[in-house]
Amino acid sequence: MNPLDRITLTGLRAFAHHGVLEFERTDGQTFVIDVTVHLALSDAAAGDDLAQTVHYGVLADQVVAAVERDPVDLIETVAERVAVTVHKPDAPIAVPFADVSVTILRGRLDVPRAGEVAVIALGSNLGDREHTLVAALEELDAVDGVSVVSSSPLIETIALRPAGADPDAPRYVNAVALIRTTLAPEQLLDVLHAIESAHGRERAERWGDRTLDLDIVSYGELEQQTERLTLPHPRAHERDFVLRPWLAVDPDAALPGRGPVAELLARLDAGSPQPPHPEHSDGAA
Ligand code: A4P
Ligand code: MG
Repeated sequence: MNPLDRITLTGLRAFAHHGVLEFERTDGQTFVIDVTVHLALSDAAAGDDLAQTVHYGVLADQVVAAVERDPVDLIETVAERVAVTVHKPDAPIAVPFADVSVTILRGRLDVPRAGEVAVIALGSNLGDREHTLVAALEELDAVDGVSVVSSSPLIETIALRPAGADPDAPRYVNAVALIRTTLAPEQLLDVLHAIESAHGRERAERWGDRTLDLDIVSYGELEQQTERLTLPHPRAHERDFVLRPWLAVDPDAALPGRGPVAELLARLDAGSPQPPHPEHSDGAA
């Protein structure tokens, strides 16, 4: 199947009572849904046969019905129901915001078994952050030799600068994706840099604001340190905005040389220092 074959419906509107707050449950609010269905369009195009594709009117009705059914606390749960992006433009959040959204890519059936599993961290704190991350995932999936297996919810995080957390800087949206790839690690890094450039990434200052950052958190069990690429990523083990979404997408995740992600995150939450890596000194690269 060509991974680019898809039907996308954007901006479907549903009115529902999802949310953790009392008034969200009683008053309800608007949810905006984007849905992408990956499918083999070539057969339907060749035969001009509606039955071989997905009738998008029917799809739209089903998606809206799924979103409007019994109220739940989290839009993550709603997204799970329909495997789509759900936006909550009127979310009751105290700080100014444009939208909050969550994307769940369902476990896929068409992912090849060949190649290595790699973990990619995505971050953006400039522009249309959610849109950029979702687009980057689609572009990554479209690369020959790369398949996105699953992706975490998008989370909003406070910018970490060299001097520490900076609540005044534009906030990040972060996510983690699991991919399967037949590319070598450096080839994968080149692909990530090309996608970053296509989204207008500029490198001015260290840990400066960026439209898109794509890092390789880990590549199989590989541990290496070259001029261009350190694996696993040398700071992943101390970053909430990497470990939390990674754990959400893979509860059994482990960082090579560091141990289970659940334990690394628990130590971070407790404010305890991470143990040093047994073989190389920390903080390099
Ligand atoms: N490089 C080496 N190892 C890797 C790897 N595993 N994955 C080299 C990706 N790149 C790797 O990265 C600099 C160089 O690192 C690359 O050219 C590559 O050869 P970059 O993407 O050009 O610049 P950067 O991302 O600013 O550098 P750095 O130091 O890797 O930044 P970090 O550690 O990724 O931190 N706050 C929040 N809330 N959320 C964020 O996502 N991200 C950063 C960037 C800072 N603060 C943040 C976030
Ligand atoms: Mg980076």
